Amino acid sequence: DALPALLKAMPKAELHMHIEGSLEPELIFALAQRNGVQLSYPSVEALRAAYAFTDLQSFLDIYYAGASVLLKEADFFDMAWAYLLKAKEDGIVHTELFFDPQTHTERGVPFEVVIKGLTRACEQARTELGVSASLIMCFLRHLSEEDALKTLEEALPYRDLFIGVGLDSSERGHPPEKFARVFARCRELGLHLVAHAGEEGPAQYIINALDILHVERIDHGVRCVEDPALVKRLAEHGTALTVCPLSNIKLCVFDKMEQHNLKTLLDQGLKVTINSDDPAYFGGYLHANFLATFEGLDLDAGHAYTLARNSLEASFVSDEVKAGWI
Ligand code: ES4
Ligand code: ZN
Repeated sequence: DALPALLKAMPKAELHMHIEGSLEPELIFALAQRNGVQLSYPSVEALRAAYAFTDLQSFLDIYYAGASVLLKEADFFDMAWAYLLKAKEDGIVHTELFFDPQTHTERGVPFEVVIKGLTRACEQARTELGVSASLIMCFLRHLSEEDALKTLEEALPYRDLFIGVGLDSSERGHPPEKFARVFARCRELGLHLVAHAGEEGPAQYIINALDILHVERIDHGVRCVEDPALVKRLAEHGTALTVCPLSNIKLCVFDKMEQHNLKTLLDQGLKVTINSDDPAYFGGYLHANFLATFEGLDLDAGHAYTLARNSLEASFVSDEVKAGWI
């Protein structure tokens, strides 16, 4: 069967990947050792064994604990470089990486350390791997809008080092409208806008992300199917959904891959993309997500082409660069 080879070889973009979610247990332990950070797990195996999640929050608690080993610019570089090598292997030609500065500045790590380490890895990916990589700064929605505004201020000296902003972390109880002012400010700055919505939260959060935050893509968005008028709107506007199949299974958004609604979304004409979200925690990088999805939902080469094209079209590269890919 030639499908797995096609899935890997076809040029594609990854649009929903949290760089802190690419920290493998082995690298967490290596960085803990290097930085003298004490972990509350005795071994790599014990840490990996804790990756049994029941919902988004149970994952986030471990994800933030893992990120505590990141202190120096080299740590951020090493983390991002390890991901970019995997991206190259999986046939990714362009990737837009989410990063969570508040997870680090809260621990006393300067914003500059975070963004410089990540940027150096992105630049090296372009020159040494031929992979284009950009950064999207995410605000943590469980924190206040004031906190997000402060983070934006800290980021402004580095405005040219990231292409947009997103909204992540605990969705329920933290609706998009909580961040209306900071997103309005980002919009004035000409930043691209995305937000996680409709992963665990209701379809109304997707509507509010579009109407109040004016986002250009929806991260996850799988709960849009609960509102047929919203599905119609997303299809008509060609709004991309950055769907993360293995993530959705691991966080119990769907019980098993056979029950995932990705094929339904595609059949309804939505601009669906496949992404890895937090690959070190959810059982695989982009190619593993493609394999599991195609197997579970019985997708074919036509779907592969659509998904790859969608990912390139929905990316934030210039139309000229896109024209070279599509
Ligand atoms: C995340 Cl899966 C997911 N959802 C929301 N926020 C996140 N941050 C990292 N992974
Ligand atoms: Zn995510």
